[in-house]
Amino acid sequence: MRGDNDQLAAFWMPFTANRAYKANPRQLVAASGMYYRSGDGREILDGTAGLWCSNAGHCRPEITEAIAKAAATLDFAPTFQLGHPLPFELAQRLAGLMPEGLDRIFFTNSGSESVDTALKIALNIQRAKGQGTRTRLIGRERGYHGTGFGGISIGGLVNNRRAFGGGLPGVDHIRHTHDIERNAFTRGFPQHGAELADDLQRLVDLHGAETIAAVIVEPMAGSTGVLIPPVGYLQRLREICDRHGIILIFDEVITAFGRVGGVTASEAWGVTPDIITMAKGLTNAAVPMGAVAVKRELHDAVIDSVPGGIELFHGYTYSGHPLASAAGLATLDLYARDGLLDRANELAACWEDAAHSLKGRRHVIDIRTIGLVAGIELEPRPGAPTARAMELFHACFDNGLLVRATGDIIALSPPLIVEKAQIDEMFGKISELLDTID
Ligand code: PXG
Ligand code: PLP
Repeated sequence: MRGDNDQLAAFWMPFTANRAYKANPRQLVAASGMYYRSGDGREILDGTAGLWCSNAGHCRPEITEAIAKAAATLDFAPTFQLGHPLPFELAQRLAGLMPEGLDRIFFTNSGSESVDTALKIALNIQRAKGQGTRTRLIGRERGYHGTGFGGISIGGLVNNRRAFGGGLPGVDHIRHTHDIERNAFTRGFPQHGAELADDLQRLVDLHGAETIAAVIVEPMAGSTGVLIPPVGYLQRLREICDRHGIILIFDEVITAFGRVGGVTASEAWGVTPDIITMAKGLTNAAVPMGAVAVKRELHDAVIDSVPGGIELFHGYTYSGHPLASAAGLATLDLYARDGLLDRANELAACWEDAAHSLKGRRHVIDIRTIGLVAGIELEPRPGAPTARAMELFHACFDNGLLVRATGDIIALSPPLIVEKAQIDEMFGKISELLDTID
């Protein structure tokens, strides 16, 4: 046989220590509601909604049936120069859920593609408005915006950047907002750090506003360890963007669809960007899909700048794929029917209390919570940073709980259907297992 492979060798796993995993594989083979089933037949309580994405819980029949029906009716149809009904319907529905004014929707297949799309749309908007000198893109330290070349260029994680060359030209970064010294053990928005938004003004002064197209931030940085924006920070970024004609992009790949209450963090926290990127919860992750919502007048500027023919030279074979669109419609129905987008607000107090009950436990140097998200930061083991969180992640899995480890931080973000007893179980288990980690 060609390729001398054992069973696990061929799949080059993403963001994984492949050798370590393949020496000790932990597999998931089925899922339902709040639980995964492991390869060795155990129930695993899902503390992370998969990868922050299965917000309505797993294998919901309403969604799987919609996908099956779509697959049997129209497996694929192009959306280049042709169309089919489902993405139009989904776009209209999504437009009605976005903050006022952001009612033009572009479909992608992932968060990374949504980010690339948003950056390209921002450049195209500036050009269409006669602002073609605005080509710089600004990101933030510790930002995660996926793994396309656009996303890693404006992203702020050295490991995701260092092996991949120079990235997009003309990119710069504002400082991150993480500050345990001033903000440790915060419930909700940290008090200190709104002034860090002025770092954008510093870059305006350095580069000239007329060179800057857009700034992109996660309203709450999820992947890099649950970094919650300080009180007033996002408002201040909005003001600086308005003052200088800079397009503000919120990357809501994690925060959209109920994670912090409401449809988006923009809505929940009262700051409206010009562009929102989404993915993950849009289809409950049952079929890959992302989307970009754009302010109507900015969309119109691009459309109207072209006398005829194609306006935006961008798109994916699978933009608005029938299965994904069907999954999206069924997911939005389910969120509405079961009031899932309100769950983070309903459970916030219970969630916060349970998470902060870990204060004072071994290794724990910070706990931060907002909506249905918690970050538990551990003191790095001397000489072996990140080892503690990784060991805790494995211990949790082996004891029936899925958490995320990122650096020395444990992140929790359960499906929005989580019950109070399951919340207590999650933090109770973590508390016990902290004792088993050196
Ligand atoms: N933007 C943000 C804010 C994200 O969180 C992406 C873009 C990229 O999405 P795709 O679909 O291309 O992966 C993300 C993805 C984690 C984790 O463990 C987080 C993400 C992905 C995988 C793991 O925190 N976020
Ligand atoms: N590479 C080649 C050779 C292609 O023909 C295409 C699409 O037609 C792509 C990449 C892009 O694929 P997608 O549209 O799925 O992103």
